[in-house]
Amino acid sequence: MKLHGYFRSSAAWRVRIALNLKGLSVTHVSHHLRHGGQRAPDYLALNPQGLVPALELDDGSILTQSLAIIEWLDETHPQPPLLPATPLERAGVRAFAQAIACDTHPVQNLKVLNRLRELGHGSDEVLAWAASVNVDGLSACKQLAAKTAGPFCFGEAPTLADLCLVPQLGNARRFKVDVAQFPRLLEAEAAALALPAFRDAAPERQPDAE
Ligand SMILES: N[C@@H](CCC(=O)N[C@@H](CS)C(=O)NCC(=O)O)C(=O)O
Repeated sequence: MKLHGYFRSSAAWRVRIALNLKGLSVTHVSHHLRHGGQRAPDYLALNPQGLVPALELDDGSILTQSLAIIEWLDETHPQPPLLPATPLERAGVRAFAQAIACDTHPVQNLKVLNRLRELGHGSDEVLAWAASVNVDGLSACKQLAAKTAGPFCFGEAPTLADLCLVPQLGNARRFKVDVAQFPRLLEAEAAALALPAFRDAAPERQPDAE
């Protein structure tokens, strides 16, 4: 399989963690987002959204959207499971993941920040926007994770929630958010980073890291 991504992409980072937890190795294909690689015709033919990641399967099928890719990986490679056993627990984990992936990350991604710049907002305003949406999203996640015991977001093993949390905390730090205000989330992050699967997925460990 080929993972189309970029070292700093937090959505690709989620998928890298899932692949590592499942013990799957893939070929990494980097698309330089700041140079517009995601909008190159060859890549748009794979993912018309012009966003990374995309997972190219050996039969040529293309999967897009990090949560859909991770759920496909979980269904096709069930060990270790990334979702809990009961429908109620699964709904809770998916709600946490979607609070990040649907309601936080998309409003602070590169194309939104670039559009704010085009509309005349200065770099301080753009940074303040990105920081504030991270604080809002992570504040909600803090409460969602407080409902269950740790050390991970939802118990004693990592789930889809942790795969979304760790990269989003990375974004929050990049946007200069004081993440000390989220101790429960930092506890989950520390538990995750004790695992090589999470550490090896970090942006600075990727071959295209700058
Ligand atoms: N909902 C998508 C989000 C994908 C996304 O926004 N990817 C970013 C990198 S993290 C991207 O490709 N940005 C390019 C751009 O904004 O032009 C997913 O979860 O896969």
